[in-house]
Amino acid sequence: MGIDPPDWTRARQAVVPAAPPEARPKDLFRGGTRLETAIIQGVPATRLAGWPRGARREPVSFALDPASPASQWKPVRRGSFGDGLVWRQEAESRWVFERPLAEDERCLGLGELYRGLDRRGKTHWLFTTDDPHHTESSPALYQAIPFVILERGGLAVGWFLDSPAPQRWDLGTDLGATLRITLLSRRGFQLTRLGPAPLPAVVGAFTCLTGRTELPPRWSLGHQQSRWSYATEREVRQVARELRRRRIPTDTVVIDIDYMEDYQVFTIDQARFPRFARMIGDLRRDGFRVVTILDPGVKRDDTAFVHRRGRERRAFCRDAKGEPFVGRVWAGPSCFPDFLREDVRAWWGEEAEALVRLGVAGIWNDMNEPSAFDVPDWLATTATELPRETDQRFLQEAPEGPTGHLEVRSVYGSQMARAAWDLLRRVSPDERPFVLSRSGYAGMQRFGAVWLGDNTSWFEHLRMSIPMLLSMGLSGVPFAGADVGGFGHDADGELIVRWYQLGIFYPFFRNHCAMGQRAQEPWAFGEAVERHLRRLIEVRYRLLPYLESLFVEHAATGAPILRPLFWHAPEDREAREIDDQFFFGPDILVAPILERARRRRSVYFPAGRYFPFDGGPPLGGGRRHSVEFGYDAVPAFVREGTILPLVDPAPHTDDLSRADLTFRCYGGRARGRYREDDGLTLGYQRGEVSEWELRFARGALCAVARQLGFPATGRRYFVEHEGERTSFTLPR
Ligand code: MIG
Repeated sequence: MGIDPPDWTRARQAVVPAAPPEARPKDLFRGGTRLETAIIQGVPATRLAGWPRGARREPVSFALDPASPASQWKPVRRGSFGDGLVWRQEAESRWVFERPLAEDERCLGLGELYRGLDRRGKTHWLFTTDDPHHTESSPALYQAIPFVILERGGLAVGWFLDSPAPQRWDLGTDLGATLRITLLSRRGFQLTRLGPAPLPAVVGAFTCLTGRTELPPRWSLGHQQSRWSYATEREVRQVARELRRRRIPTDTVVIDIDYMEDYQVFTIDQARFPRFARMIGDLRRDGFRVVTILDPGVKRDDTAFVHRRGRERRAFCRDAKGEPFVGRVWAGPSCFPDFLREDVRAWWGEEAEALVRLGVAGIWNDMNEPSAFDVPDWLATTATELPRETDQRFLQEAPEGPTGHLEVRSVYGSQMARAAWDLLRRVSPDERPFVLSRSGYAGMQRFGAVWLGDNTSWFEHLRMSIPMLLSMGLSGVPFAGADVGGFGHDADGELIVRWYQLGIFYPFFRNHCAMGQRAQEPWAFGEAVERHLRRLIEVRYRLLPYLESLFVEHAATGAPILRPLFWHAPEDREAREIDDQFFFGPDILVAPILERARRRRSVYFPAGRYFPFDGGPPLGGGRRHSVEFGYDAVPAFVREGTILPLVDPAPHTDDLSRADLTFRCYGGRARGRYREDDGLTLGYQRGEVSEWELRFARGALCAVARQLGFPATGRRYFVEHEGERTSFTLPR
């Protein structure tokens, strides 16, 4: 490769300026403001827009879902934002927002940060950053979602500072009691307050504004096998063959950057992939989908057709002198499309369409912070003020006109993902798209899934993936996962087993690892490990009907798929601080082993009784239990009163609709819901879905059809209670 990763240690020092002085600087604000209110799904909302003097207009939001029903804002003539907010413009491009924090107030959300669930006590940067070393000192990562939830005594208030410019958030830093946000922008801001309301209502209102994730294609929820890189057709076929031969359920093989010719986007290396389409076709017949990577950088090469076409369309970002910005990435010096422009997204989609025509099923967007090796430090020059637009590396086309990149940087990744999403929608209007993105801004959830980027094969990163994914969910993004097994450094058998024990509950479930690391496929660690992983992946497949119902719930209410314990136990003081366990939907509590050489851990159960997933008597809630989890265990518990639909595993999801399905009933009385659709199209939105209400009492299951729009597949149904299984007929 020959390219060293940038030195982030140096960058980081420059990024975080010293704490602001105690004396309050005077307010330079002479611009315009607008205050509005609305009720969003029952939650009171206030929105304050502010823009500097001389601004062309108030800043346009890149986060709001145009389809959102929450557009009924009413202007407020007199009044204030409330919630104790004070704000001021301290300098031409520096805005400060402050509000006191109560002693017991928690700060949740804020997207992807390598930090615990409660973000209080620390300074964070909300600005998309490719930091390959995730440590407690990392102030920012790939996703920037400036939405915080201030929670206290079961009531929550959400604050959304809608601006993709650099934002520094001091959340009671140094034991302080002030929330202070410093926004570096010449465009201005929109600050929205949601609440006070219960936590689920605040998340519901936020996702009503910024959109929700649609039900993904079933195959994308199965096991995905990836690595940087399966670099030849032979390797890709071989991995697929091994997965089937070893009966490891898998739906997707992911192809990283080495399929391209010299890393030029939209090319395929003919020497290494001579029959790309045929390979995909063969894999498809074997039940695999292929996902390929795309990077935003287009190699600057006038002889190359993509670059030429992009230049002809003036699609690339330019500096104030009109020169295209050139950043070094894998392909060498490269130009960057301005994804803020609709015509550029459409052009990108036309180029990428060739991949889809070759059979590629989903698109993986990487490096879209955007990242460039020779500009490791996009923040360093912006410590206290933003450089003038003409001094910024390049400009982008915002709705109000050409705008410095730093003003809109954080939304670059979402807009690139949007280009892929729109393409897939256009090519197959009735299919559910699958798009994966490393970077994103508020509203990213409308354009697909995200993963947490370059983690490391450490137990520490296994552990941290829980609060990170919980925070993504609270920030509106449910379809997320971390590289299972870890990206950097070598995994080992124990780590990978523990990682799969957690990973089968990640909404996005992919084994991926970096160039130069030891093999990380499920069979790479010996026979015993392979056996455990096979069984764990089978459990993931068994849980897919339940997982799909969680996506349906998210689309209806905004509820995340992975939920902190207090989501379901708001009054429980002990549950408040737990971020090494979580609820997978309302009914399954997951408490994995997160340290090496451990077989036992303490698990806290909120009120209720919980049955170990692997069988055995229920454990009583409102207290801790010490529980043992061997390498063959599923570290999860099912709430008493649940009816869990479990499907028999199959090699891939195409075969799942005919597999036997068991309604496992937990406790003497239980209830649940069950739904069926084709797993692939948008037919369910037109009523091509069947749904039943389930009740279990006195040893008998009773199902009532709510909707019967999807025909029976011929599968058999069973009901299971206390280990006894009998056949069951679903009423149609
Ligand atoms: O500079 O495409 O996070 O998943 O394998 C590294 C190669 C670029 C970073 C991604 C990682 C991917 C890798 N990419």
